[in-house]
Amino acid sequence: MLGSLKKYMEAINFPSYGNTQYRMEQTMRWYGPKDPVSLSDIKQAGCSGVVSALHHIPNGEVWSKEAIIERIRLIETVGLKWSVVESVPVHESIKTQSPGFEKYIQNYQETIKNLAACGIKNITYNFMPVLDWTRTDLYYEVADGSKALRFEMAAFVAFDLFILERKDAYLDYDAETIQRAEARFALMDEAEKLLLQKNIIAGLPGSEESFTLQKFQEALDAYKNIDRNKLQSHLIHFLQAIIPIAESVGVVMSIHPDDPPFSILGLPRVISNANDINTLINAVPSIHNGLCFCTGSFGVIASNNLPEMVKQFANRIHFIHLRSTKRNELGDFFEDNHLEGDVDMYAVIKELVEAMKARKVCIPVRPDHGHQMLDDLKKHTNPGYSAIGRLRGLAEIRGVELGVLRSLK
Ligand code: DNO
Repeated sequence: MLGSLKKYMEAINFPSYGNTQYRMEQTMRWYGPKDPVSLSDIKQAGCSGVVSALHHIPNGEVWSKEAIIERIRLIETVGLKWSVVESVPVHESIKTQSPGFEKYIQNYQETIKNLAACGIKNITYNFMPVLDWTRTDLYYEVADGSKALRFEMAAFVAFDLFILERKDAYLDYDAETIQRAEARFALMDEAEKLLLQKNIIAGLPGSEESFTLQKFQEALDAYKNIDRNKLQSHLIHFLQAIIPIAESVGVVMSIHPDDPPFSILGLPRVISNANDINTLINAVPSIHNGLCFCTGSFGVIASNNLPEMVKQFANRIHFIHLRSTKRNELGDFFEDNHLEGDVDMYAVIKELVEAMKARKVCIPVRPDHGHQMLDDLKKHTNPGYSAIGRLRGLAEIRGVELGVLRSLK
């Protein structure tokens, strides 16, 4: 890895100084051949690696070596590397432990072994019930005219109460929140209601499932008897089954935090703060049981001290997502520019630089999302994953890292 990083740095003409060999490995997510952003776009953005997954393989099936090799070939043809798998999805029946779930765990183990046999040794996953990430608005216009992803609490609660009409949903909200949702819903026309429903349940890019309203309710029903403790114990069971396999083939596994990091639709959450991470580490201490440090997800909770969390979990961060959210007191947040919003990006990157230096590793990073901006406003893009917005994010992050490294000299 160091050899190729050195070559990459020489190729893009980075001056070689001090401890720069341990810098973040710059990557972008690539959804595969149908992604409107091409591999050569990613290369031109200055990345050396790609984050990808075999989205065409149904959730729960084994990824064959042939399919993995095909993806590696595509990526390597342009001189990039498949740095991280994001994600190998965890089948819903593993999360609910419904009959037959052991078979899905075996399949997951097989996929880990197949990836390792093909040289891919960094895997991310999440353990969010039903939905992967959730937003209400995919084209929220910010002050400069670019478009961002947003979670608006009143709209989300309106969906829950008046579109989904989830049984007993009223019990989950206080009177003020319900009033705001009513007022918000009263202002929505049919098109807006449909769009809101689609944004929440029809799947964001990279999401693992996509539903009709009825199927969605059925998926929620599967969690009727699963509270936070139970979901946590299912996650631990899963980790106990897969981490020894990962360890034996040299794979590091990284859990992605809950996004948003609070309960939605009555579903439990298990990975939203430092305590949650500690619970997993105590249950399965192997360093292969790692973390995808997503500043955008953890950053939504004001009490999460992100630089402290990097310091605390420095030795098991195997993958980094950098983005910044801006929250308000109503529970809304939107995705701000990478160096703005609530995340102290400088402090986070400084801790990451320290961690990489201490561990003598280069941790893969990707600019997590970006605004739809400039020419991309005229194009069809995957929400959050347009080229120019991510290029801006990556360029800013890269600059901060370089500044931190120079200052440490
Ligand atoms: C969204 C992503 C998530 C993430 C998964 C990881 O942009 O950060 O979809 O990939 O939760 O399993």
